[in-house]
Amino acid sequence: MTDKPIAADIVEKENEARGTALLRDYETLGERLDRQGIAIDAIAEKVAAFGVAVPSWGVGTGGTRFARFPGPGEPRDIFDKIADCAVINQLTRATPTVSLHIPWDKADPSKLRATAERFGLGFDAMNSNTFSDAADQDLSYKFGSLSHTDAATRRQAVEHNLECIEIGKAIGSKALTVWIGDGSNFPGQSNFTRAFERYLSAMKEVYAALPGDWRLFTEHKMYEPAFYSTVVQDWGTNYLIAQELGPKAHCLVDLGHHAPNVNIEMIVARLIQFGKLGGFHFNDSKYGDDDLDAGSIDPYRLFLVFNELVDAELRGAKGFDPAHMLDQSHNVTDPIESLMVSACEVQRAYAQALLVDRAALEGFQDENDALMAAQTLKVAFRTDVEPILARARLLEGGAIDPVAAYRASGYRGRVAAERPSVAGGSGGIV
Ligand SMILES: [Mn+2]
Repeated sequence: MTDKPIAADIVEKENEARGTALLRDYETLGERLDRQGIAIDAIAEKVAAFGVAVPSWGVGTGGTRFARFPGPGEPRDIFDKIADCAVINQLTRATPTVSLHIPWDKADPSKLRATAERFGLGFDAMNSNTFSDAADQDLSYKFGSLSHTDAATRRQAVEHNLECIEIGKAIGSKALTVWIGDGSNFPGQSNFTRAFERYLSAMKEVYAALPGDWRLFTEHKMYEPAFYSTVVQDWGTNYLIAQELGPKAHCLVDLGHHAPNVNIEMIVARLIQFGKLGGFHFNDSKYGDDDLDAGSIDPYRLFLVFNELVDAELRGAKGFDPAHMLDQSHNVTDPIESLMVSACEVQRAYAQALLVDRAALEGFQDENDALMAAQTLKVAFRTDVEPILARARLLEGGAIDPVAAYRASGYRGRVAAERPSVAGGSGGIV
């Protein structure tokens, strides 16, 4: 029996109020999909089995480089964060794992593991941090970390990643995600080739320490904090890294880490084709690395990414096993609500992509019928799959309407009374 942060009778009461309408909506949609030769229960089963990890740093209020406006009842430490993550998973049943960030979440590994297990949660990829200076570190990362010109600073960054692996081993994680902020602000400041050589050399040491059943995810990002050049700036460089390091190395795609209007779904297809797609950091953006809620700005792009993922899943693409994680910054919403809605949006894109008539699409592509090919995708995207998502949640013991159940529970008010407000603090959104 796992601990539930929200009382079961509140969830039941909320579900009872919505159960009859949901069943009718589900049956109506089921009839419609049946006419298209799609079994709705099979889609619901796949959605129920689909999980996306929650980043520990996502449950605190984020911030920008201008300011951070803390919300009530913010988690004081990693154990409060795990409790908040448990709320998200209890109501959505879509987020069975938490992704930790070291050093922010550093704590006794056995206590971390016990706390997660108490709530029925597991741990996803470990995230290292060499983009800011920890209070107790000897050398600064102001001018870089794994690609720093100074060998001792590179050594310190390597050692930090090795420590992340050790902590991860103790808590049952199976992957390390590495994102560095290394780069330059001025032309001439950094030698592109030498910096990348230093990075690769340092990462080879990290790679060598990976347990046999682990994967290494490297994350590219076009700019910020460096504004002229960034060492791991795009998917091409990321692919080169994964190739250089070896079979356990894969590329992680953060949806916000590209130039505006870049065809991300095509990058995804390329990485799948060559067996190097490691996984995702889901979020949405309007201008840059905005870290807005997944699907909040451009749900069609999220759908098109999932169209590639479902295509690969259904044809059994070799080595296809992407990790799914949210990576967002919540500045004006309750982070728990944003993360619940975002997890459901990711599931929605997956469900919609499962509805694409792939045989018809392939036919239209072969016949060069551009209009009907585009319409085939649109038919799936336009389908309101909410009854499927809600039904999947309900069958797994979650809430038909997670936000309504959460608000009815008064959880935020309760933890606000227990947790004194935190001023400032790290944003730390990568
Ligand atoms: Mn990210």
